Amino acid sequence: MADFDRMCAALEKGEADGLKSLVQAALSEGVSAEDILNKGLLRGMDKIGDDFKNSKCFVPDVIFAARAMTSAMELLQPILTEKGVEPVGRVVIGTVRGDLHDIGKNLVGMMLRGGGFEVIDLGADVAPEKFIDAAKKSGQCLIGMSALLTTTMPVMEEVVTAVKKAKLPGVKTMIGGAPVTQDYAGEIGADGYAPDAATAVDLARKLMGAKTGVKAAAKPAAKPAAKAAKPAAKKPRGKK
Ligand code: B12
Repeated sequence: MADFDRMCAALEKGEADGLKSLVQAALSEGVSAEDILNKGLLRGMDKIGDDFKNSKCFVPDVIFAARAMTSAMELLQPILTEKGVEPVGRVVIGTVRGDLHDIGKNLVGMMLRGGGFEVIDLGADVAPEKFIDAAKKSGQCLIGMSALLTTTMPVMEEVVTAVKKAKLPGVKTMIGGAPVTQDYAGEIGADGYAPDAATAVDLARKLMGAKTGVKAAAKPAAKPAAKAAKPAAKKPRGKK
């Protein structure tokens, strides 16, 4: 039986090889990629985030945990991104300037691909003009921005303002990341906010007017889509 507690522990200790073996074993037993992600990996990342906040661990520990998470996600990626029937739209995604956190952004990218979107990933520490250039090249698209630091959230507003100024037809914006909320999206004039990767796919479909009917298997049974529409009374995960 899948041992999610051992996965959490391996992730916290930054044991990439051990974690990969546990994930591989769980997959071989037929445990779903969604359960492994939600009950094992994300729970472990939350724990390391709390420990970091409470000074129970330090930056190197978080780096090792993040590396272990990334290598375990490589095993889940092919399953989570299993293609849907037809491309339903294009998303330009990146973590905003000054911010190097890319695990959540990568997860959103994977899930969008799994939801049938073409994803252009600009990486992390992306300057506003890079988002704009990519959107100009892409034509009708959705710009997805991730920020994990309260200090980098204002860059999202810079991008939203630049998109409006450039009057790019058919280009919309969605934002996310642990400290980001629905209220903040409203405040800066972004077209949408989603609290997690599964909801991001639903939101992207809604914003791009895309047809549903792509493989539902790509979505973990996480938080309900309706959550994205509600103004969030969110206590940001790990926010100081
Ligand atoms: C891993 C990590 C790191 C790693 C990042 C490795 C990597 N490759 O990403 C490293 C060690 C590099 C790091 C560095 C730092 N970190 Co750090 N880090 C974390 C940690 C522990 C986990 C983040 C994570 O990956 N979570 C898991 C993913 C899956 O969750 P997520 O990112 O929230 O993504 C989900 C949703 O938010 C959403 N989402 C995310 N992006 C998007 C985008 C769109 C468009 C949509 C719709 C949805 C969406 O969907 C995702 C999946 O469900 C958090 C604590 C936490 N609990 O968040 C601190 C945290 C974010 N870090 C923090 C800090 C302070 C730092 C440093 C400044 C530390 C330092 N003193 O150097 C540096 C900053 C470096 C920089 N310039 O960016 C603080 C931020 C505090 C604040 N309020 O601003 C946190 C909250 C820790 C804390 N409690 O103090 N960090």
